[in-house]
Amino acid sequence: MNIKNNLILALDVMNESDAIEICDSIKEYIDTIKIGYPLALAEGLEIINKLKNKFGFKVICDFKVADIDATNSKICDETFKAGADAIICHGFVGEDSVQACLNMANKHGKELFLLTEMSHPGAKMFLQKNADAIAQMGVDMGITNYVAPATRLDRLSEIRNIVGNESYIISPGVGKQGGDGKKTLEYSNAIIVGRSIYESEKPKTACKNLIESLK
Ligand code: O7M
Repeated sequence: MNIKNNLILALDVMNESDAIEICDSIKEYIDTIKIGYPLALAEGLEIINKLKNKFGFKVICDFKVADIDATNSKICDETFKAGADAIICHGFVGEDSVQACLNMANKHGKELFLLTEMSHPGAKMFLQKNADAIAQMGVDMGITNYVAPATRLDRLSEIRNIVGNESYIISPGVGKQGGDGKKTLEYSNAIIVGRSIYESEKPKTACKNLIESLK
């Protein structure tokens, strides 16, 4: 995936008008947005095509798909039918569940991102212990897109080692969660940033300054 300025906006606002206002202000700097449960549950999946059509964005749907294979297939199918360019799935559910997502992404000619280790403190409790194995599973399955944390550069670096330089890693946790954008991009291909942009008084300036800080 080719992502402008290596910056993805996590658009976790709670209604369409806020979403449009933010997108309008940052569209000069950003061409890829991540829509997760907050906005999709508030506005329905139609919000995907509304924002794609209005702004020409690529949309990554962050539904952290984590069910049995049959259900994962249905979730991915509906999400791609609604216009998503990519979907994010969890890896801890195991190969069959992830394979179902990969099959559906391939069927639609779209992309799958595999979430390895999460960025928040709680990820240390259970997920971190298995994150390397999740990443290795992804490699063995031929997956080339990953999500790994900006908040723990040692872990991000290890996951980069496992998935290799040809893989594409996107990383949340810059800004509000304490991660540093420039350092993250030493290992990662793009950063995912939400609140530091959409909660800012001036999202456009926040974006501009953030991009400047990545150089
Ligand atoms: O910049 P923030 O902290 O406001 O937003 C970060 C976004 O990334 C937000 O949408 C989170 O749900 C998401 N995220 C994480 O913060 N940590 C993770 O480990 C994984 C994700 C994510 O995008 O999952 C795919």
